[in-house]
This record gives sequence, C-alpha cells and structure tokens, in this order.
Amino acid sequence: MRTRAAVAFAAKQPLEIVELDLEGPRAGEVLVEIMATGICHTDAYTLDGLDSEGLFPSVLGHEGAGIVREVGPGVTSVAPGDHVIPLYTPECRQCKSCLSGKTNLCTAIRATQGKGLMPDGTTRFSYKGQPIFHYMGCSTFSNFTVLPEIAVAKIREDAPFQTSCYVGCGVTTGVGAVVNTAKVAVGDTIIVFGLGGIGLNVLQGARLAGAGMIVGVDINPDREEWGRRFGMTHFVNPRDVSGDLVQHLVALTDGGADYTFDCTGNTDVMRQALEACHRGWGTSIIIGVAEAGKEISTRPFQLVTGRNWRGTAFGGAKGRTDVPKIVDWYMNGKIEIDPMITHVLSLEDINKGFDLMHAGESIRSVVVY
Ligand code: NAD
Ligand code: AHE
Ligand code: ZN
Repeated sequence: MRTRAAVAFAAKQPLEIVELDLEGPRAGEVLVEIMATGICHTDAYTLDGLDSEGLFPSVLGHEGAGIVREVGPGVTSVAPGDHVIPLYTPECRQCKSCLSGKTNLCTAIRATQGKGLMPDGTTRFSYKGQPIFHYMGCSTFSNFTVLPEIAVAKIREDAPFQTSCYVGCGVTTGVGAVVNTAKVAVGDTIIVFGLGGIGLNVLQGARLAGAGMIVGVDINPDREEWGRRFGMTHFVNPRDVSGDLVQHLVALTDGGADYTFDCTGNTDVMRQALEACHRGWGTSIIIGVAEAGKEISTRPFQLVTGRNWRGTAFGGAKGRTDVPKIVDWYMNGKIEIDPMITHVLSLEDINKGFDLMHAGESIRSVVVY
C-alpha cells in the first residue's frame, strides 16, 4: 500500500512529506493507521544527528495512537478495529528481562529495533524502491505503520487519539518515573530539572503520589506558570540564582531532595541533579537523553555519602500492561493531558512542531492525520 509520511532523509534537514510504499504485516505483526502523534524532544535529538543510533533515511516519531487495520499470521492479542498505542519499549512477557519482574526493558526485539528494522531484519517502508528505516520500532510520522504485535498496547475506544497519543511517551515517562522508578512516597521532597513535555508529567506524577515540596528548575521563565499548574510548589530559574545552584537547592530543601529528576538531557544538569539530593539517601533519576559522546561525572564522594544515581526508560512502564491503565487514569481525571497539548498540526506542518519546541514555545505539538 501507499502511505503519507514525513521522512527524515538526512540529519539536520527538515522532514519531507512524501508518499511511501508500505508492505503489509508479516507473521506476528500488525498494520496500524496512526491517527495522531506527538513530537517528543527525542525525535528532535535524532533528527539533529545527536543519537548514536540515528539512521537516515527514516520515518521518525514514537508517540502515537491509532487503529489496527490488518494483522499478520499468528497475531492473537489484537484485531482489526482495536485502538492501540505503539510501544517503543515492547512487552513480550517471555524474555529474561520481562520474566525477571525487575525491569520494563524487554529485549525480545531491541537489537533489530536499534538498527531501524523489523524483527526479521527487513524494513516495511520504501521510497522509489529504496528502503527507508523504521525508528524506535514505531515510525509514527507515517499515516500507516507496521509494528510487532508485542509493541502495541490496546486501549479503550473512547480515549481521544489527539491526547492519548501522549501516553505513548511523555506522560508515561514522566508519571512512570515517579510512581514506578522512584516510587515517591507521601510527603517526599522532589526537584525536577526541565519543565517541558516530560518534566511537567513528572510534576503531575509527584502530585498524584502526594509529594510534599515539589521544586521545578528551568531556564525558561514561562515554565513557572506551567509548573504551578501541575503541582509545583517552588520554582527556581538558575539564571536568577546569584551563587551556586546546587547550594541554593540544598538550602531550599533542608539538606537536599529525596528524589531529583533530570528532564533536560544536559549532562551538567544531571550532575547538579545528583548533587542536589539529600546526603545519605537521596536518589537522582536520569530521564533526559544525552547527545552521543557525552558522559556524566561527579566526585565519587557524592555516592560514598549515600546519594544514588539511576535512570529510567519509558518511566519503567511495562507497555501492554501499564499503558491502558494510564489511559484510564487520564479518562478518569486522575492525570491531565489536554492543557499540555499546546499545538495541533497537520502532517504538512510537522516541521513547525520542531521549531516551536526549539523556541520553547510548545509543551507538546501533536500532528493529527
Ligand atoms: P522539552 O524540550 O519539552 O523540555 C526540555 C526543558 O528543559 C525545557 O523546558 C527547557 O527550557 C529545559 N532546560 C533546558 N536546559 C536547561 C537547563 N540547563 N536547566 C534547566 N532546564 C533546562 O523536552 P522533553 O520532550 O520534555 O524531553 C526532555 C528530555 O527527556 C529529552 O532529553 C528527551 O530526549 C528525554 N526523554 C527521555 C525519555 C526516557 O524514556 N528516558 C522519554 C522521553 C523523553
Ligand atoms: N538511541 C540512544 C538512546 C535513546 C534513548 O535512551 N531512548 C530512550 C527513550 S527516549 C523516548 O523519548 C529509551 O527507551 N532507551 C532505552 C532503549 O533501549 O533504547 C543512544 O544513546 O544510542
Ligand atoms: Zn519520547
């Protein structure tokens, strides 16, 4: 079949809207009509050539929602007509990682996914006879895409695509980092660095978990109002702090936070986040994705004296199990999504979404097909 898609032909170039050829689903795969997709900072990072796994030409996008249109041989867990969210972290329920009960990082198809291919080592997309790579196993910047069955979560049919697509990455990552990874307890003090599409969801996760002091840190002053809307109790703009930011935060939080979260992808900020943790027990959780070649550092004494450094992918969520529940939380009013969708665009205007993100003007831009 043919599908309209925004293709990343090369790094640092705007996406181009073209018609691609798309092969139908093979065994264990499903064809999904994507109805809406968010634009996450990770898409921008890959397009900017900062991802060590970045491949071109490819169809980016990993934050979608849509409808199953066709299933390949052997598919049993979904059927045509089902509403689904694509999962860049699949859940096979059979691999060592899934069976461990200790992680959401399913390994069933990770190797081929990182190479821009389907599990059988081939690509379903092509343009003028040339193969086009998949991205994060999702490629939601295409109106139709093919996914392994283990990489779709079936969701309720009354959830609007335009907002529930955000559960495919940002919402689950932010809220999940708080409830699954950190396991924030009632009354805990937290600091969130970076109040964008992910950080605001960390804030609302912290509110849901009953955190006490919820500090937001961002260099964009407009983010203060945004943060307060989602549960932030204190705002710090590093540019307004005259002395050392870490000392300022440690003083503000009576010795440091129980949990800090990096939602910037900046390795200097990651160090600040670790060092703003409380001596003896504070844990810093890295969510941000750093550019290829960057490394984190701190004095080992920071860890000797009881601070912990951790990371999280997709908020520690097991996609097929947890994503439908998070959509329920949204539909039942436990968490908010609608106000964070600041811009709704057509596929033709997708590059505007990247511009808005870089200008700090959007929280989430969503493309509706
Ligand atoms: P975003 O662009 O919407 O937000 C980033 C925010 O960080 C902005 O508000 C910006 O002003 C702020 N910021 C930038 N530099 C800062 C600094 N030095 N100090 C304080 N604040 C600063 O991006 P997003 O979509 O929220 O994504 C955030 C990060 O999370 C990205 O690195 C993205 O790749 C990553 N991410 C990781 C996962 C995961 O599973 N681990 C999932 C989604 C996104
Ligand atoms: N490909 C990069 C790493 C990118 C990365 O860390 N991705 C996150 C999700 S970001 C979503 O917006 C993730 O899930 N990581 C776990 C995984 O298995 O990819 C690199 O550094 O090579
Ligand atoms: Zn993302």
